[in-house]
Amino acid sequence: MNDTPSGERIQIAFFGKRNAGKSSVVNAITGQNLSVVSDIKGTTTDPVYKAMELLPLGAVMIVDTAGIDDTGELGQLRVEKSLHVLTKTDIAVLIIDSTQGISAIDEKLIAEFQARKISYIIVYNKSDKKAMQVNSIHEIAVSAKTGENIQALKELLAKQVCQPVNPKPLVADFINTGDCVLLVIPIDESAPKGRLILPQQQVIRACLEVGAIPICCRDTELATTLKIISPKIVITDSQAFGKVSKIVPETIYLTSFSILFARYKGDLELVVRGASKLDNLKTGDKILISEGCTHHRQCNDIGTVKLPHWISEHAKCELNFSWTSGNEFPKNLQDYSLIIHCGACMLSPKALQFRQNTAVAQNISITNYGTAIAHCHGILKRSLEIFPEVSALLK
Ligand SMILES: Nc1nc2c(ncn2[C@@H]2O[C@H](COP(=O)(O)OP(=O)(O)O)[C@@H](O)[C@H]2O)c(=O)[nH]1
Ligand code: SF4
Ligand SMILES: [Mg+2]
Repeated sequence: MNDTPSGERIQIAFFGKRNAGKSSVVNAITGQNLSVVSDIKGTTTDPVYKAMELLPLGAVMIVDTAGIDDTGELGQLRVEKSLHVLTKTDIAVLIIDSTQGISAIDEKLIAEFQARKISYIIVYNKSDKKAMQVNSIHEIAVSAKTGENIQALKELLAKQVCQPVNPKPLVADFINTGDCVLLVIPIDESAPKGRLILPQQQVIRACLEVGAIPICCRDTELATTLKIISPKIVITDSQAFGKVSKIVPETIYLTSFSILFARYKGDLELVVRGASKLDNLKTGDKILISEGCTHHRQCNDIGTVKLPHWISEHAKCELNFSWTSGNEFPKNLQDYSLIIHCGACMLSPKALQFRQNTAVAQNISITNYGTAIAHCHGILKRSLEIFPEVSALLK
């Protein structure tokens, strides 16, 4: 975890027809043979991701996709996966084979970029074979083969303007310079060896950024710590919330890392409203538990064991759970009574918001791990005190 988290990176995705040279251009830009290049159409199947620095833009994630003109059943699936990348793309690059020129399929993609308000550039590749006249500052002719204009393309990319990856503050709107913030971080067998987890690191960093004073302790030392200092707010790991809420006096604000991230990345009100669905579940209802990554860096058995257990106890009935992880998220959510998403620490706000919007569009309740856990344990209201407009929803 020495790197900028993937969820904080600007996503630059490369699209275009098969054999236009997407993978070759991506490799030329990253300086690595990251994607397989071949003249066999359809070589790149699943999107390929590569984190890099592109100054002055900063930390970016380069995404190479499969051709958008693929055919057949499998090809169609690849096209869908490529188009799905659009839901989290900040800057799009359309690669065109200069010897073939721009096609109807390329124009459709451009219309899609425009409809989604994604800034984009058009790259005419294979300039060694045919030199193209470019007409706007959003176009460039390059050759992945000879390296011509690859540096200029990097510079052009770095100049693109896009929405900030995270438009919302994590803590800056309620924590001020000089405020003391106490972070409760249990160090048990589920904590990773030798480091803190991403949300904890990010909250500490965000506190430091505003000049606040973050202090950390384990749940076991919380009572002792509160004898020494008097923080403005205590931020705890969700799983220790019950225990922590008994120790922290009512005069001190208390919330969890999950609540802060639910607000930072997505729609806190939406997930708080979604949690009330937990009170209206009946036997046989289908619940989708969706995780944003496949390696479960910090989620261990929360999604697979603990959450289903807590929810079943809360709902007092037999429920039907299913799971998705990583990039997969069902298009059709109609069968589900409730979606419970993970904290999405590895996802960008754009990616999480796409999932939340998908649920909203289909009128399906959606909540998240931290909010659902707090609700099942009867402590949601307290954890929202710091955000009165959201806690008002619970009255
Ligand atoms: N002459 C020439 N060939 C290229 C260039 N870029 C890619 N190619 C070739 O075009 C074919 C398809 O390239 P690839 O990067 O796999 O295309 P993709 O399907 O869009 O990812 C390969 O045979 C590449 O060697 C270029 O700038 N000039
Ligand atoms: S499952 Fe979700 S919250 Fe857990 S590590 Fe992955 S992205 Fe983060
Ligand atoms: Mg390719």
